[in-house]
Amino acid sequence: MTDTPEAPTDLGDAAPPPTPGPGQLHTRAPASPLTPLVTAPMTVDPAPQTSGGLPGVAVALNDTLRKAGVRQGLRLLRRANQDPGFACPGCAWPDAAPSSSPPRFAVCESGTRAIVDALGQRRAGPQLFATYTIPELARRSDHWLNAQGRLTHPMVRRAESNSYEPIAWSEAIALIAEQLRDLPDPNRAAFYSSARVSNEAAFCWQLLARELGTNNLASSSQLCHEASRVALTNTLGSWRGAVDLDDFAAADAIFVIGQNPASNHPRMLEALRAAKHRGAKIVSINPLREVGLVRSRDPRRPRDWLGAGIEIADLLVSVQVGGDLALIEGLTKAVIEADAVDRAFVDAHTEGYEALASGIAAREWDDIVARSGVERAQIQAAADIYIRADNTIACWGVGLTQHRGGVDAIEQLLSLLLLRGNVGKRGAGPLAVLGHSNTAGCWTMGVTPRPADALLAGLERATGVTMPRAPGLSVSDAVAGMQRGEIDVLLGLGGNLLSAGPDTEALAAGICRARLTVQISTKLNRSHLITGETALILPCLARTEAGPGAPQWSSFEDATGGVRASLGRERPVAAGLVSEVEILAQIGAALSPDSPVQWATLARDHGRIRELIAAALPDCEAFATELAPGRPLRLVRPAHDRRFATATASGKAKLTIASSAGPTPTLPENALLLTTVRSHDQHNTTVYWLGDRERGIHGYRRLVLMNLADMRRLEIEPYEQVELISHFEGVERRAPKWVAVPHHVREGCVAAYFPEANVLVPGAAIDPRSGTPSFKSVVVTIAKHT
Ligand SMILES: Nc1nc2c(c(=O)[nH]1)N[C@H]1C(S)=C(S)[C@@H](COP(=O)(O)OP(=O)(O)OC[C@H]3O[C@@H](n4cnc5c(=O)[nH]c(N)nc54)[C@H](O)[C@@H]3O)O[C@H]1N2
Ligand SMILES: Nc1nc2c(c(=O)[nH]1)N[C@H]1C(S)=C(S)[C@@H](COP(=O)(O)OP(=O)(O)OC[C@H]3O[C@@H](n4cnc5c(=O)[nH]c(N)nc54)[C@H](O)[C@@H]3O)O[C@H]1N2
Ligand SMILES: [Mo]
Repeated sequence: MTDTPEAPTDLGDAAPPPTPGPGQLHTRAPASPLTPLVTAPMTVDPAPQTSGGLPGVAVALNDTLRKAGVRQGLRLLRRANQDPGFACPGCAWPDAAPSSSPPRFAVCESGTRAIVDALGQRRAGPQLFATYTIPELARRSDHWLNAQGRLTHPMVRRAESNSYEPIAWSEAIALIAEQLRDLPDPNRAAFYSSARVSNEAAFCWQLLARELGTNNLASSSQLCHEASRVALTNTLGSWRGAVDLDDFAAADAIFVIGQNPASNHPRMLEALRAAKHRGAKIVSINPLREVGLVRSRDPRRPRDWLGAGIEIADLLVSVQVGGDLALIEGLTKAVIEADAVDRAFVDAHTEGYEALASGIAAREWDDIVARSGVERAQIQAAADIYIRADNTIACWGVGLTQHRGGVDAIEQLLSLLLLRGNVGKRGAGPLAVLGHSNTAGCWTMGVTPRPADALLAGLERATGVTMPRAPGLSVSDAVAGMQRGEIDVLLGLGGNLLSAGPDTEALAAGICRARLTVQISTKLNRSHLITGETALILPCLARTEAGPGAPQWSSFEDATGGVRASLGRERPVAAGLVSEVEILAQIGAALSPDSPVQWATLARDHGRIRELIAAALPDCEAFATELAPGRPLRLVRPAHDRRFATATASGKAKLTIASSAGPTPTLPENALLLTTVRSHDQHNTTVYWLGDRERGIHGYRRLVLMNLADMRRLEIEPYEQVELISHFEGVERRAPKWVAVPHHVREGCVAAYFPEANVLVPGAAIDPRSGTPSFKSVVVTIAKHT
């Protein structure tokens, strides 16, 4: 390993640690009701040298004690991710390896915060809505909105009113059914769901839409890992995870691409720490130097709470924002040039090698270096780690998917794995590290605007309902349709489309054209405040709570194909709250009283829903027969068993090369590439706390993280207030009042937090193959405030 740099000294041109600089910021009016500013003192510490450990434990305990108290808190933490118990709402990381059971406390800081955020003393009940008008609420920050507590009553905003008022459940349901029934065309309704909802709710949701007559099933997964699904299906024939935790225990090398597990999948770091202890090599590919991938401390081992922790990455590859495809092409070229292709595997299990090899031969190294922003020696160092490993896992997050070329980059990564036989063997394979806790389950349940014929046929057979054949609208299509005034009713199941989607101003204008918007939610968010002519908020139970009637469990699928039951047992925060399933069943019954689905019987019998799932969906028979609390399932994972049912029906996996390296966009002078990321202290659009502990930032979020060299070149002082201007197809989008903070970001790239930065993301900048918005490469320039 002579030419592999010592770990982890190679930080590319990442900035030196920022100097501490406190400052009092922003006392002026909001930038806009869509992204209000926050007045707060901000401090920036030198970036932490290690992640996790005592600070993480302290925050988790503090949140738990404040919001749940000792008894309820301990009970919840003991039951989280246990089976029997409930599935943590934090992320889709699996609870345990197939060969073992979860540890006694199987929850992390991030999961704990997500669980207890649904508790607490405060309630966003009728009193709150009587106190504030909707425009007044819209001027508050996301942090403030979430801090108002749980929604407790169905509320309506009637046409012409600027406030919410209580409405009876029966009236709310009747209003929805009437508006849906009155549509001239069912395709004028759009269904948006967040991939956090259970299998049972997701199944009812798609059935409701399809019985109405539309496939308009937009989902947060289309803002997230749709590119992974498309690429995995094209290349391997199945999107379902080919890797599980047993593989992590046997890998020699693990590539972590476009992911920040210390904040977003903290339990993944357990697998990485264990791999590291065994001597596996870890490579992080990321334009930011994420401290959790540099050093990490185990929060579950008190003797690890303080101190330096363990080194994680052997190599940090500081790729340019959006440069991953070129980098992976470079790795592929290095593998082929080193004659390190596993020809026996390639011949037996793949097709397309010749085209890949000749395509890669035609790529020039200079071009690869320019497009990836990574020096050839560093590409070679990463390739050497890959070539020397017998078994390699490649995992990726939304740093790889949220680009106009997201599918191309993932396909190239899958081809790279296939070239050395790293699919379908122990210790190796691809893993899309899914975000929302039931992203995979929502796919399995058929929440997709482009259903396969087989799915629709199965649904028809099992339910007796005729299914619509015309393809429906994904998120990006629905957003465009709303702007053209083609959507009359927008229904939301969980989530926060207004803040999660791109191009906030345009999206808001589109939503406001709807006649009715409906949000089934647990907490107040901006999608309740930017609405159609009439708006409904329907509150529901959180996953930890038990509804009225006989106990009902739900199920969730993790990122590795494991399905487990989840039973809430806590007393609901307010009387009268019911589950998502019950709300959907009531809408279904009101809309189609004579439906063969017999919606009313589903309301409090999840077992019947699972029977429908088993009868309708491919490979889901065991939902009705085997799945139960304490009895998890493992769904069929063809790629894990080297069965590649790709579209060519050859039984072989498909090696590919992107059709062209893509045009290099002409950038305005002094342009930078903006990527939008999560802080440590948020869960998507839910902001727990103003700051980003793992990046040393406290008290403020409207920040643009920059390399010091770029600051000097552009003559921007650390902590200066700036304006961000994005450029796309001749249109500028401007967002005022950001604070420039020096950080370990690659030169030429900047980062800002989602959702504040979404006003800058052009709605039409989407990956043509998956529809994913380009949240992670936005061309911007920075102007000084005059
Ligand atoms: N605590 C917490 N947990 C969460 C969430 C949360 O918000 N909070 N969200 C959940 C959800 S829905 C999801 S999808 C996941 C998201 O989890 P992640 O996939 O980790 O999401 P991000 O923080 O958006 O970005 C990931 C990383 O991509 C890097 N990146 C940005 N641009 C590029 C690029 O061009 N190339 C490469 N290689 N890297 C790039 C960023 O620097 C960042 O480190 O987490 C889930 N878990
Ligand atoms: N710029 C930029 N934009 C992004 C991203 C990015 O990286 N950059 N990431 C994208 C990604 S990966 C995703 S997944 C999306 C997230 O998009 P969404 O899933 O739409 O957003 P969330 O913030 O997770 O939704 C939060 C709301 O969900 C509701 N909720 C919470 N728990 C429950 C529950 O149990 N039931 C119900 N019914 N409601 C509940 C609460 O009301 C809460 O306010 O955002 C995307 N947007
Ligand atoms: Mo996500």
